[in-house]
Amino acid sequence: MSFRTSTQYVEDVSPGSGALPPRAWYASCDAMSLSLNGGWRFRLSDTADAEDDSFATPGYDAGGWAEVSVPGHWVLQGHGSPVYTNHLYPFPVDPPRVPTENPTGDHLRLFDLPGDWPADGGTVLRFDGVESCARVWLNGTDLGEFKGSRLPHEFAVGHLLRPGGNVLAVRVHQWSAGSYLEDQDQWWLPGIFRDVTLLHRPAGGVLDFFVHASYDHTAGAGTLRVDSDVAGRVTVPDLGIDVATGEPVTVPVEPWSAETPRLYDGVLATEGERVPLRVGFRTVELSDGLIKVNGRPVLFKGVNRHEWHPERGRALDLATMREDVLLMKRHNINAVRTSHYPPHPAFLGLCDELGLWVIDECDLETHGFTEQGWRDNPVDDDRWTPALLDRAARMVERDKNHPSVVIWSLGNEAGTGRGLTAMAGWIHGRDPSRPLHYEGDPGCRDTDVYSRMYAGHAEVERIGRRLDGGTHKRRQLPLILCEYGHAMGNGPGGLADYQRLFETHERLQGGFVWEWIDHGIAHPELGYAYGGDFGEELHDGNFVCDGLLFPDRRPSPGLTEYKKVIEPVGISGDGTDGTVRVTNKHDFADLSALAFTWSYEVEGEAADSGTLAVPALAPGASADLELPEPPPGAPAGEALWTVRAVLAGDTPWAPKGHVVAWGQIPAAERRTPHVTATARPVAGDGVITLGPGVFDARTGALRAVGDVAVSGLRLDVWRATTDNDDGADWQSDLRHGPLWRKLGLHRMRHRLDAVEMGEDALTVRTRVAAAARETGLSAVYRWTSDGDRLRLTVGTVPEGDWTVPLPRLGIRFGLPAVDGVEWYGGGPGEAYPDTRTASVVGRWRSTVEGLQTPYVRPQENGARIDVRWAELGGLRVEGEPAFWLTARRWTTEQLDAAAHRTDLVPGDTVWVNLDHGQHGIGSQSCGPAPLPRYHLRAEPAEFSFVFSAPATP
Ligand code: IPT
Repeated sequence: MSFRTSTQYVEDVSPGSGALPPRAWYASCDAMSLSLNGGWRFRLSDTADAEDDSFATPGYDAGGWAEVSVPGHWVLQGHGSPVYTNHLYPFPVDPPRVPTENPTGDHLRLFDLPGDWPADGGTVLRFDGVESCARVWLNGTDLGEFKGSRLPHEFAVGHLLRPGGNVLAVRVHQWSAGSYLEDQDQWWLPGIFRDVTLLHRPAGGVLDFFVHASYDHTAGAGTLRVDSDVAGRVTVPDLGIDVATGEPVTVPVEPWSAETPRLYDGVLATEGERVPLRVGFRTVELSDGLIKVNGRPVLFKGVNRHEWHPERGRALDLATMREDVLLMKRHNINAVRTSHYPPHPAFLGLCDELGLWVIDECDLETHGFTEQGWRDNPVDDDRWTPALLDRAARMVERDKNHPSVVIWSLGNEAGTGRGLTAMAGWIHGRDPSRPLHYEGDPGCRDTDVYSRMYAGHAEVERIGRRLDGGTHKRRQLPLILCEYGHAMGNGPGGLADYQRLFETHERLQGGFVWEWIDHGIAHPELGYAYGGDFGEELHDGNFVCDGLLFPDRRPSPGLTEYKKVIEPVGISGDGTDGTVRVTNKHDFADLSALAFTWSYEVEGEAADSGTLAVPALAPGASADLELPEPPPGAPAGEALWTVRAVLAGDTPWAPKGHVVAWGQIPAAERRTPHVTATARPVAGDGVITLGPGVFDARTGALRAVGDVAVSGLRLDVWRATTDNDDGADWQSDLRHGPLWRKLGLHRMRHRLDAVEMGEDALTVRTRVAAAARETGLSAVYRWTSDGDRLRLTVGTVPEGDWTVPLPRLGIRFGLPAVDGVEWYGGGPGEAYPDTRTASVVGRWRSTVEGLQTPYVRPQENGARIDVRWAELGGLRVEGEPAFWLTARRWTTEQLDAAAHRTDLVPGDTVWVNLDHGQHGIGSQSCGPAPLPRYHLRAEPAEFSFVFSAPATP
């Protein structure tokens, strides 16, 4: 026996051997099952063949082995390390060969059958997910081997089981031919990462079945037909249905939609078994060039979801899956693309129950072949087609009974080829009731929807206007953005502008933000680790942290912004006519589940509040509703109406009162701060005083306002570049971060030109510029005072040939001690020019710590927008105009230099930025730069702040 033969299957293009044909995934009402999750004995080898298979023989002494948890990844349990690459294969590309260094984990589990395990019937051993290739033995008998990491594999084992002392042995190889088909942008994480279960299969039990539950919106009727391999009866008590399998029945029903996820409980009963059914009636069709469900076009407000947990990787428990769905629902998300593989099957059950449209994507990506112009791509090589068809079948058969699954997807970033066409043909034949998606097929030869990723706004608009050309087939199809809004670090920007396009052009059926959660790995020293933190020889850094949730599932500002952008109720008004316009933006539901409240706020404090009667508007309908009279006796000052749509009652995904949508309507304008320049600058011993201001007489630098010491106040144009500023290195487009650094904006020096004491003002003239560059800015600080308050007017004019926008424009200074921060303006979270939709004008309180947004890789963050005034560290600042407020316990330079949150060490000074402008955020870490209207152009500017140091009581 040569060593090659024993491990040949690892590099074989075939999907495997020995497994049962794929079938629907269900839990039986009455058949027993035994979970084999838990502690397993574990031995790691460096190569696929380092150890023989004697460990699979009953009696083998594994006493010296380690233990791992199943489901789990051994590299997250102290054996070896994870590897992150985006699209590069972390091994030589020589399909289907893999390296000799092939971490191989032998897993051993001893188990007894429960005493009441039936003697009759059969038993199936099911693996819900193993990465990337496994060979299985039970009681010494070789059952076979399989690939297809995120797909189920079952083996018939009844004849091998004993009442006690069963030995299940699983050898898992990190690398296999299958790895070539699994080049998704994520950590490479070998292991048995989903459940292992023993399922009793009673004689006469259910095998596979296909629930066809359609809805005829013209008749209000549903038609149910359950095709079953084993004949039996189908009952749905609530609908009075009791029919034979295979027999259609039509009855009046409430349809299923993501907004109204009506499920009917039923039972499929064969002679030997009963299986619960959860039937949702809905019809998905392509008609008039649109994807319609139950006769209506759907607007996808979606997100791409990888499975992720910061400690357990892709081994997700039910509570985490539920948390994902709840968080999505609470943030107005109505759709999920299971990028880039079928999720744990329980996730789809939650989508059925709580209501999400699902694009179920096959476990297929061959992105690394792009490096060789897609030459030798397995999807265009007939030898691989059986593996591709096996993957398609395992997904469709497993998930076909979920009403939430409305679209199948062939996979991601796999180029084009005959294998994909074969998959499409098979899926269309097996399930003509669902459209097919695949982004990599620009001609849409095999697909039923035109899909793009990261297309800029202009292109999306062109497609919406049907001016994009394309093949004849494509011109008949709607567009979805299967990925857009790259949520890496601070951002994504521009979501509201996309949404406006989606809501304007019917051909645009929405999109899926990239992506749901940062794949940061909890790390004792680094907080959260990303690519490169495990010494990988090839890696893609923090490109793996590009989610709307931080790794611990706390929502990032991007998710708050997305929630607001996609809210299903529009609430608007310009304050001129005492009305508010309410628009129902749902596709199916009226507004009867919502209650509306108003509050009248002066300078952010509610003066009065109440409820607003809103008719149960049909989807798409609007109404203009009278607001009450402003409350008599309300204090003077800037006033706003805040109108909210909240849940009228508890729902399965959020309690009564949960805010679904809101709008603010102006009621009375802001009074800008006035300081009459009555005080005179007075020269003293090395200082100049002006009202409460104390300045250095030589440099003109502000030293104090009243009792509050101030340091380093000066013009500031630099921000710690965001991932979106830096852009992705493959992008040829203008990327601002690198251009800024080239211009030296991160190392600007301040030249003092003059300190001028005037009659009623102290004027300091400077020029701000970087070594080696002619570009710079003149900055003139003009200080005046009325005796109590100190006003600074900054005038700045760019000099030289400025061809790039500025990162920021404002002042920064240090304060010795700050605890609380209070402000009136936008909040509660951060906002930037193109991520500001969710900012609520109000009175907010926080701490310096609370102002920081914990991006996994530190970068510019935390700016509060539209701030009229703020109080911190004993200082009060009023802005004219309103400003952006940022405060940190480290400098921008320290923030810029940090690679992980743990690099940020609080200093003694709190650094405050008061900005007149910020550059937009955009999505250029993978997609387009900020739209030109969000650029902070280098141009002359003037802005003022009024400082005072009210004595603390
Ligand atoms: C696109 C991928 O489909 C996705 O998996 C992810 O890598 C994303 O980009 C970026 O985070 S592919 C890209 C080259 C457009």
